[in-house]
Amino acid sequence: MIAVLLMLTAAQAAVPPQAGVPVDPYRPAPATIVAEPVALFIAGMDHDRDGRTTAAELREGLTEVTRGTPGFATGIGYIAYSDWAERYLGDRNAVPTPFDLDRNGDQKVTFDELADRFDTLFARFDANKDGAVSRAELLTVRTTPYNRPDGDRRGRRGGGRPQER
Ligand SMILES: [Ca+2]
Ligand SMILES: [Ca+2]
Repeated sequence: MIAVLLMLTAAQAAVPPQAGVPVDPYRPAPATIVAEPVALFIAGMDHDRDGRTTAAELREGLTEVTRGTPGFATGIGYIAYSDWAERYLGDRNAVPTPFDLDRNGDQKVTFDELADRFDTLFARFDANKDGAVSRAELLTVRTTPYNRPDGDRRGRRGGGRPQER
């Protein structure tokens, strides 16, 4: 009996959803507007809460969130940086990775290397070049949802997404 039920369940699961017919009306629509971890970080540095992060706010915020990590000024190892990234970017493998940051290849990430990288990212997010990054500039608009096989094609609101991460 159980085997028959399992077979029925499997058979039902194998039926492809028909085009235009929702499988589950309570299932949320796949996200087409998303924010990358580094974008969330930059948004969180909006100190005066006006919805825009300036370069000065970003630098001030970076200084604050690295203060608690001993040795950041002179350089921390990749593992220590990954600990920092997990806390402030949400994932140990989020960009910028230590490999992105360690420009001189000494296996350490310094505050200056981190700040330089964020300056570059900031300039790329600031699509209209007004010296501040708005929430709209931080969003990534996907032309197709995540769960489609061709869901990797991406576009950015405001034109031109940061390419080098
Ligand atoms: Ca602000
Ligand atoms: Ca801007």
